[in-house]
Amino acid sequence: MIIKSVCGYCGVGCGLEYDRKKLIGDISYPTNEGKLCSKGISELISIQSSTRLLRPLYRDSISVEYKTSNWDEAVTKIANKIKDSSKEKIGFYLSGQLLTEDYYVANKLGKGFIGTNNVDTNSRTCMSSAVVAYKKSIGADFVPLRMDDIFCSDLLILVGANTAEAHVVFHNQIKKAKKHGLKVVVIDPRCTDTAKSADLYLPIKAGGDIDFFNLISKRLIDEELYNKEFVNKHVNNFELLKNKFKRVAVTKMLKRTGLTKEQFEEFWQLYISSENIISAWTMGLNQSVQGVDKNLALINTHLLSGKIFKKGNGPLSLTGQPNAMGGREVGGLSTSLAVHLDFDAKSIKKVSKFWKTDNIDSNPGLTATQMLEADLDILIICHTDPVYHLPNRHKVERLIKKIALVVEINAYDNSETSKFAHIKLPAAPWGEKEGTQTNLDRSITKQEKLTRTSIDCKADWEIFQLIAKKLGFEKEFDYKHPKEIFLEYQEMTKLNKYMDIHNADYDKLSFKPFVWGQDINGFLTKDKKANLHFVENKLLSEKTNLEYQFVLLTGRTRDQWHSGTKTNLPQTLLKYKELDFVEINNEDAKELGIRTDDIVTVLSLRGQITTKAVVTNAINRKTLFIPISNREINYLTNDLLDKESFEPDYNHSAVKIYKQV
Ligand SMILES: Nc1nc2c(c(=O)[nH]1)N[C@H]1C(S)=C(S)[C@@H](COP(=O)(O)OP(=O)(O)OC[C@H]3O[C@@H](n4cnc5c(=O)[nH]c(N)nc54)[C@H](O)[C@@H]3O)O[C@H]1N2
Ligand SMILES: Nc1nc2c(c(=O)[nH]1)N[C@H]1C(S)=C(S)[C@@H](COP(=O)(O)OP(=O)(O)OC[C@H]3O[C@@H](n4cnc5c(=O)[nH]c(N)nc54)[C@H](O)[C@@H]3O)O[C@H]1N2
Ligand code: SF4
Ligand SMILES: [Mo]
Repeated sequence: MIIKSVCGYCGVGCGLEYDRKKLIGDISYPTNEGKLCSKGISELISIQSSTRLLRPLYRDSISVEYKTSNWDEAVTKIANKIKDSSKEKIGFYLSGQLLTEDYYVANKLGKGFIGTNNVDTNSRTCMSSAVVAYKKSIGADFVPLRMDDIFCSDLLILVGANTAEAHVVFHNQIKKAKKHGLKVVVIDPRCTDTAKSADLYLPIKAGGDIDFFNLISKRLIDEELYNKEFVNKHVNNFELLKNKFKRVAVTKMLKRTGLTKEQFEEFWQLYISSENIISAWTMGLNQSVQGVDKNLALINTHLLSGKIFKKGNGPLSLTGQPNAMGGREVGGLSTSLAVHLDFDAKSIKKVSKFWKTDNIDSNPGLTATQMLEADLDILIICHTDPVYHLPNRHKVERLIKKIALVVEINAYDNSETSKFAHIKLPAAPWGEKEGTQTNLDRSITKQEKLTRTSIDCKADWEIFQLIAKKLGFEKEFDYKHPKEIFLEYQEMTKLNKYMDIHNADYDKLSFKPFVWGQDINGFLTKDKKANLHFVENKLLSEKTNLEYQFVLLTGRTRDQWHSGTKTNLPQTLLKYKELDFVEINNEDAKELGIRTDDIVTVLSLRGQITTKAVVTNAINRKTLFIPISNREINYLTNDLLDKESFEPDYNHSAVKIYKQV
């Protein structure tokens, strides 16, 4: 019998078929038409890894070894600590890789019953800038187009996104659309594999994106090429923006992009001659101290040109994790309550009534990037590895050691956070459980259980339910099956007018995904108009100087998934691409006497990494790139945050590099 399921890695969400022996791509699935990348194909192998966490473990202090515990003992310890702590000292650190049902139960327990809004997710380090910008500009955290819009578009602008490595199967679709006439522009300080297949590559200087998009907006206005009718009818703040742009210094802006006048002109001709335009972005925009502003500068261009809510057009944020979208829909960010409702009195009333609780606090909670600084008593970390992924790791390690009880829920034994936890609970990974996820363009699908659950492992929602029951919430958390949770969640989405998720059919999701929001074709603000925002490049990132002359960029490699607990396995042949290297420009390398394969040290004010040099002309001068498959990456990165999204500035740390002798 063939079981249809979905890949649990990236936001593309490819359909799979499993026939008890092997896993292949689902030819009938619209997103991938049978194609899979190396990660999708290897999902089964990772279940069998010897590095799985298979028993609850406990230790009194992180200076001693873990001892085998059991579920009741471990959960009792957690519940007791929660009871003894004031609610602002309790934190839930979740993940965009959790299933919707897991997210729902954790969010309901934290915000609804324990009464702490300190429930946040690693999506804070990933998507939060896009969330804030969508809300500010179009009125809701809503992606207003789909991936297959590229087949009716003329121009795709990929900015700060390396689809060839990070959204591999979507990249294949882009190549296919190119054969039908789509032109592709890639804007990135590195000439990535994505850039190599583009029609035009613009080697922007790291951090120059606001200037780039402002140059487009200014020209649209100055040359009266903006869509007057659309702007008059559907957009606020046009006059304000126009006046502000009168005073900006164009030459300075262009200089900050690092592009020549000719390069911009070539782009401009392509831009104004294209009827349908999509701008897609990922971490090159989001992970910035001005991540929200970078997003807004991009979205402004679509509002001015009216290229939005029209087939083949729009601002397309490419979500990274498989269910970061589902998490946002449930309410997994500490800055929102549930089902895209915030902490206003009306929303709290609605949600309280739905959950039958009066414990909801009205203040937004701590973000994932704030939790460690908050002197917590207990931190429950699930399906993510903050010690690995948060910036400025030496500081992170110092802070996490101060938390009295660190609980890690993980399916694998070898995370970096594991070194700092007191209790470890074994989760059932992909393939051993079922549940739903929403991919990057609102397609809700279902992961199916393909194999039996390892004896002492539990689905993540079950683990949160055990904690809830131990705290006395038996009645409110009495789910026997993830379907019951999904049905309750669906009912809850009715609290939000524009969410039509209640129309999905759980039992059909794995072979017929449900795309929510398909009837939404206008802005979701109160006055139904979009908002333009004037934003400027304030140069807030860490500055390079005579000693630390290089800007460090960090990012993905094709065959690895973040820290590599699932992909960097001895028994897989996944090491197709190098995992541990630093890219440096030819000229810079020459000046420093560095050659490919030399062992080099990269230092910032915060820490250092020793790795292998790759000398290349595919990276801008005075710019280095280290992939995040190097688990030590965040010893180097700075911990500046965007002031609205609280997302880290991972792509702009000042560093120096020297050759080991
Ligand atoms: N193979 C693989 N795929 C993945 C993941 C993985 O771990 N491995 N992770 C998933 C996740 S969670 C995410 S969030 C996505 C991320 O997907 P991407 O964001 O596409 O991946 P990154 O490698 O982080 O690429 C960001 C790109 O931005 C560029 N960049 C850096 N600074 C700037 C800047 O200032 N301006 C511009 N214009 N560009 C800049 C970098 O050079 C890099 O090429 O990938 C998802 N897919
Ligand atoms: N310097 C730098 N830092 C970054 C980034 C960057 O670009 N540069 N990117 C940021 C971004 S966008 C992201 S999304 C984060 C990603 O950072 P993390 O989320 O920390 O990375 P992962 O390695 O994917 O961690 C997932 C964890 O879940 C565990 N796991 C696997 N399956 C299951 C399961 O079914 N249940 C449970 N409970 N656990 C399971 C895995 O073993 C692993 O430890 O990193 C962020 N940090
Ligand atoms: S592109 Fe993404 S969803 Fe598709 S197989 Fe690869 S990792 Fe899985
Ligand atoms: Mo991410």
